[in-house]
Amino acid sequence: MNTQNLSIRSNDSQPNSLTRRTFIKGAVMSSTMAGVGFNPTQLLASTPGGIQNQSHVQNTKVLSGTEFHLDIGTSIVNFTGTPQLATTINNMLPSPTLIWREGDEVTLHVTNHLDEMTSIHWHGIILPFEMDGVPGLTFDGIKPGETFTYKFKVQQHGSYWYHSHSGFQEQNGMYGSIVILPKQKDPYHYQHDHVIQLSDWTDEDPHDVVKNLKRMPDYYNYQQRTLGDFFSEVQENGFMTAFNNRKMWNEMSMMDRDLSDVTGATYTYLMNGANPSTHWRGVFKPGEKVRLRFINSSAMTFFDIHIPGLKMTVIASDGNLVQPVEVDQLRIGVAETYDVLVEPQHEQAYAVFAQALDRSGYAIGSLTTDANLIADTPELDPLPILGHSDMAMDMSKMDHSMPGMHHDMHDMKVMPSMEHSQHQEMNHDTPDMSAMDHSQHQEMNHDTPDMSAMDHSQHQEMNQNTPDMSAMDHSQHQSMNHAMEHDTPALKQRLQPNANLEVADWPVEQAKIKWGPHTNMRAEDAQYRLSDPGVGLRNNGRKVLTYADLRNLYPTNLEPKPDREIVLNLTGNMERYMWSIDGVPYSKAEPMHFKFGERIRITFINNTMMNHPMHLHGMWSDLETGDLNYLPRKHTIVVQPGARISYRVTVDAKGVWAYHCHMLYHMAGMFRKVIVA
Ligand SMILES: [Cu+2]
Repeated sequence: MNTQNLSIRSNDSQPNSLTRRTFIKGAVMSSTMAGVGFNPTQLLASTPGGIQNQSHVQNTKVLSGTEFHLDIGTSIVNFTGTPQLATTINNMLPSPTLIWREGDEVTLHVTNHLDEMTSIHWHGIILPFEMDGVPGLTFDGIKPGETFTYKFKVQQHGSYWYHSHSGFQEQNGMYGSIVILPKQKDPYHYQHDHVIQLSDWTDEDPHDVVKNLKRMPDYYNYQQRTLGDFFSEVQENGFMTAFNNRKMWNEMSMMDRDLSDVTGATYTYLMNGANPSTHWRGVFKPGEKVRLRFINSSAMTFFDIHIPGLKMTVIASDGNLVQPVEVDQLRIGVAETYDVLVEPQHEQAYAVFAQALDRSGYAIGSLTTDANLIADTPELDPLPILGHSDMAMDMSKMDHSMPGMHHDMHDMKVMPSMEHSQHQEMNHDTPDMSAMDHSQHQEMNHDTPDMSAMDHSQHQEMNQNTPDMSAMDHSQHQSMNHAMEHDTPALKQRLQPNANLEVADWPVEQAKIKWGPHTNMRAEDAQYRLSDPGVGLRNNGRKVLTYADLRNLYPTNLEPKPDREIVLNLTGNMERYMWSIDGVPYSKAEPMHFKFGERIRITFINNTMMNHPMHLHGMWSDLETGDLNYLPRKHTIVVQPGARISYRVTVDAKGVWAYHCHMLYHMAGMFRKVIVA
């Protein structure tokens, strides 16, 4: 194996799968070697120019009060064995933790010591738009040598964060956390309170990362299937299924292991700025309560967090208190925050384990009774494989939308992997569908009253209980949903995430999607999947948090009926690594206009295979999770691959706001300017 490939992989020829396989080993090796402070890539790396004159990064400090001085510059960091320059604030990575108090007016003097423009955006903070820190939209940005003073009243409490909104400075280390203490007494008691800020670090220049993705969208995906995988799949599922699965994904130019654009192949995952070898630790005494404020400050990484041996009680989402829900694991999207309480009982070290969604690496720290004692590293969960649900593929429509798709693809006869047990559980009244062809199937749906009355939640439930989310069980189920559209009550339910919500009778605005070079994927049958924990977390034996679990702690008392609904389609062309909304990238898009005082329902439909954490600046996104009286208020809402999701926005902040996907490398296209007047 030649580990040199790792640092010289930017050559132009596309490596064959064998070479790719070699890369995997190299990648694994470098991340494990990082644990002992040695990285094979180091042998080839040269010291970045000018690094000698830089100071080394310091430990993150906590700053509190009402007046803050933040100095943006560069510092030397070393996460992989190779010294690199990071973009830092007050010479820290993460940037200082800011403690504010609800009701205070805070003043923040931000000085730019870089030789390029910079900015700070206060993520999730409700403030006047001029203080929001988006260059070109809400202010001019902070020029080199300049100081910009932010000043605003703090109107909320909870866990938030801040980061650069300029270029790729965020990827390069410019992010910190914000803890806002409540004016009222906190309803919870705990002895320890820790921010757990997760991030992804790369030694590469982020501009090069983007170039690599543009040239080869699967550049960092070393986990694609090999011929060996194919043969084991054949053994498991039979040749036709394996073959058709493969063929279909290939034809759609997607890969069922294409889970993340940027992976552990280049990323080192950090917890509070510590890599797995430097290992963050928080000390407790048995029986004490600990509050953990998880903040995902990654550029591109979703994390699945669990603490083996401990239950986590989720008490807040995106800063706002929710009704407590006890879970074993939670997925945190880019830019989201979750607060949990844990109560470790034993004299030991517990691993706080945050696996990257694609299992290409992890961030880890320990809750420990002894600072010298760290937990063993848990095993990574199995590599998730995307199912057809993740692309909302209605296989009955496939031959129309996907040229070259073969009819036998959706012929139910060639789906031997279909799970009979669950399938029977689902259709009590239907005969065995495994032998049924598609036409019969449609017909049956029309004629079976019980099926059309089947409620959506049941479907969701079934999703959850399905031990194998393989295409086959799902296609069935998609087709059924499709058939149910003919039925009015079922259709209404399809338009609502939950049967308890009233049926839409407000104006719905939806732009015509521009299908073209900016789009090469289309979700034919996007469903609400609030109770779906997502790919890789289904049926893993743990109670995993889903959006369906989130209910605001207090009644939200918000107008139940929106004035109008806006449907937005998230679109992309994976082949060319282009992202857009309604097929239109930001550069070609008109601003969106919201009317001050109106209440909007936003519905997103994700026509891509990636999760998109959508972030509306300046106003809350009240997520529809089932009870309109207890909508959880979020600032970032993850739209799962091939899914739809809806939320309400009270338009209560005049000005110009950014509205975008928080995946740093999706943002350029998947972005809208919102004007509130
Ligand atoms: Cu995105």
